Amino acid sequence: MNAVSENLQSAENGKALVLGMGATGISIASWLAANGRSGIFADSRRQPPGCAAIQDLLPDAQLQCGDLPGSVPQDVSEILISPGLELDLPLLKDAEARNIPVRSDIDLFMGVCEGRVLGITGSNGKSTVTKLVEGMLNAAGVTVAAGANLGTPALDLLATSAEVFVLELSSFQLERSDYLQLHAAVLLNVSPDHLDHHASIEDYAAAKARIYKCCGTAVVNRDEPDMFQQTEISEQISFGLGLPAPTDWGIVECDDGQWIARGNFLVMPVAELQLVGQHNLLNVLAAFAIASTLDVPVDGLVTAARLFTGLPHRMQRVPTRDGIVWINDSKATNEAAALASINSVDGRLILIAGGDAKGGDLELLRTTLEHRDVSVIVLGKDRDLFHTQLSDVCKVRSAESLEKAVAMAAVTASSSDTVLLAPACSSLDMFSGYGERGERFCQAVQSLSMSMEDHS
Ligand code: UMA
Ligand code: ADP
Repeated sequence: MNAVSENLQSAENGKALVLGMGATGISIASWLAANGRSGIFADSRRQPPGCAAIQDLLPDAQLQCGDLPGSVPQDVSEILISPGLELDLPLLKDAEARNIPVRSDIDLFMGVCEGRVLGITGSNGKSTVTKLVEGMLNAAGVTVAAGANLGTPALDLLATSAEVFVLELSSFQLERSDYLQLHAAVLLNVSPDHLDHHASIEDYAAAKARIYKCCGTAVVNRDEPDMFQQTEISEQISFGLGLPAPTDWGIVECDDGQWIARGNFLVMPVAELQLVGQHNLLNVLAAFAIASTLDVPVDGLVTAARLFTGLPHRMQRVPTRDGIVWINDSKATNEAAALASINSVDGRLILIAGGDAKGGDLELLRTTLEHRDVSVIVLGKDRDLFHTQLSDVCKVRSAESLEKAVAMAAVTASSSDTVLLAPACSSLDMFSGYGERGERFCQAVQSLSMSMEDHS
């Protein structure tokens, strides 16, 4: 039993009320079943995705779909909550008033995990860094499992016999986690996102900074100086694009080009990376910095960095023979992410954007596009916001569907122009997720390009 589990055990005698019947809810059901417990499951959605799976795992469980209880049922001793549920639910107020603990799946994970855990958060770059760190540690001979916000719920990772767990943690997970115990943690960057959930950017940043609450080494981004103030952990290493101090990570200019370096030790040439863009260089530096806290041979880390081509739907070139550079960056689900990809692309740009801006104001997009040769095609719920913000700095047109946006872009683009899908918005108003949006974009580009070849 670890120190965290002693704290967590106190409420295990009564029933658990589990909020949310998605992937997290299913993982909690499986964990309860493995511990010989059952619970009450509730979800405000009429048909939550995990209903059948939870019933299979816990035939005795009581399931309530379509609304959440207004107060905590009498026999409940703890609430186990999925990420992203509204903060001001009456049920949660009742729990607070009655001193009933509210825990995340990450807390439960921490209570039983025996391995070392690395935590990764930030507004953008989390998944890229998490997968890269997983690859680096694998290549360095460490048994590793990666998950949480990345996709596989943290509790499900315990089925592996990993020595090291790499958790991608969202602000939704961090705001609910009180028992983090991380070997090392990194907050990559903070820019506005999820402002339809967090009351303010300050609250959002504070949720992110919780990652440093209990960690052995705080890995900090020295190019975002505010982040230095977000941790009081004395053991710190930093990463950034400038020259590094002795134990920090950064970039050194040499006669043969830029090198990734730790202090004055040259680690690898930047030119050997396959990832593109300054933002990805920062991601690689962050990955080196956090992976190196485990004292593993640097050769393995370098091999993985060299081989890593990035994740689907992040700055992926769609192969065509029309001379136009088509790029799928569907995962640019907020303004800062879209800016990073726009800034990675030179020359004339046709930007396909739009969806649900999640309360963002697109002010920075406006100031960036003002200085570019760009035409914007927008779709989705918040397309009027794009028109309002951008119409006087560039040409903005609406499209009814992604396929129509691609067709409009093909007519507008000349050879060697770039058409970039970087929506600056989440996709859920029109698609099942950023994955479907990205796939639909690639399909539309390829079928258009094939039909143009047929006609030529
Ligand atoms: N919801 C309700 N009522 C409920 C339960 C959920 O309205 O009773 C809504 C809430 O807005 C909630 C959302 O549905 O945030 C998703 O809940 P869910 O239970 O379906 O979620 P899970 O399937 O458990 O997925 C969650 C993460 N989702 C969110 O945080 C929204 C997944 O991250 C994560 O991979 C998974 O746990 C395993 O850890 C996804 C995500 O979009 C990828 N994350 C956001 C992001 O990356 O920006 C934070
Ligand atoms: P997350 O998991 O935080 O959403 P991803 O690694 O999936 O991050 O990248 C999502 C998008 O964010 C990318 O498609 C890219 O547009 C942008 N991005 C990635 N890394 C960074 C970074 N370090 N800074 C700013 N934007 C980034």
